[in-house]
Amino acid sequence: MFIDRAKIMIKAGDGGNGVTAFRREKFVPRGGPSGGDGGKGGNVWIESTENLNTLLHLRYNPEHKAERGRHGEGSNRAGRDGDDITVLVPVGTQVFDTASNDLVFDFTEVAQRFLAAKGGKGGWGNAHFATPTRRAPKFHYTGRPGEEKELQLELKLLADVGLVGFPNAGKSTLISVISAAKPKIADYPFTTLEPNLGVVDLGDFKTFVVADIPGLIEGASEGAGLGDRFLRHVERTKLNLHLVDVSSLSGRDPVEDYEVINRELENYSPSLALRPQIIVATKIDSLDDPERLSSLRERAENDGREFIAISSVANQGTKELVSLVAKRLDEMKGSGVIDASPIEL
Ligand SMILES: Nc1nc2c(ncn2[C@@H]2O[C@H](COP(=O)(O)OP(=O)(O)OP(=O)(O)O)[C@@H](O)[C@H]2O)c(=O)[nH]1
Ligand SMILES: [Mg+2]
Repeated sequence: MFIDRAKIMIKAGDGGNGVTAFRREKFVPRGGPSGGDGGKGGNVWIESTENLNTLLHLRYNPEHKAERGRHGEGSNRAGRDGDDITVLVPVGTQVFDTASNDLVFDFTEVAQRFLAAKGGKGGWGNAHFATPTRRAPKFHYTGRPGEEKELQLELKLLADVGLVGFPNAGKSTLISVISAAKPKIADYPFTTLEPNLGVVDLGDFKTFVVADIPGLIEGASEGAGLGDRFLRHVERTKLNLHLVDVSSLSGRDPVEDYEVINRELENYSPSLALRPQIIVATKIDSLDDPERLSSLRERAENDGREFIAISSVANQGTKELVSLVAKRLDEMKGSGVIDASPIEL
């Protein structure tokens, strides 16, 4: 299970103080009490959004304070309320109060709002205390402090993008180049035995999450190699990158590899096979026969699939690939086309 964690400190605004004041009017010897109330402190809300999928933004920015209420003034003028603030989190975030370790909120859908810390009430000014028998109260209340809490946020990381392909296709190498994940990489098949998740940082706290899974081979759906059980980790991704080695290192034909993997995906789950797929030709730094690249490109295009050629080792095409994925994920957002609440690892 991959869990993203962030601890945040939140502080709602304090209430403004009330004030003691009296009217001073010409020809009115003893003006009445006129001290206004303090304003209410701003609240701290936490809200779920589909525009985030990690807690990275909060790790860089752990303190969140709402504005305090202004103090009351004479002439019965109340202080202005402090503005609320909202901390955004991805859907799937659970909020724990570190003081009690209690789960205080569980964000299960988009646009849920949770009042995490309440602003302090403003204090009453002396005008508030006037009664027929106490016509000149000479006191006011101070504002109440806003709530202050330390919260632990936890999110099960969900993969937006899956990497599929034969063993040795370069899946782990790619994730190590585009994210901070550092999986084991080696020139023998089935190096990856457990899925790895990597967070691709697009800047501006925009991210997407990639799952690197073990390689598939012909007959995986019948148990060959490591079988196909781990495909459940990419069952609910939004799109998959299908990596095909086009160098001659593989000793196989790229178009056949492409067909084999698609057959295995189809056997595992027809809906997985229909998931948008970007075909990624890998290891083009070692391309010895350009025909291997062009025939795969042609085949992908005939199947109506996008195609891109990269070398993770030489850093060719990887930036373009990341931008392309980011763009496609962005287009899918809110389109209603995908019912992806991606699966947890
Ligand atoms: N020349 C070249 N070699 C690469 C490139 N990317 C990966 N390799 C090599 O290919 C071999 C396999 O790479 P991995 O990233 O471990 O492949 P994988 O798809 O994760 O393999 P499994 O985990 O076994 O499924 C390693 O020896 C890598 O160094 C590349 O862009 N160019
Ligand atoms: Mg691997």
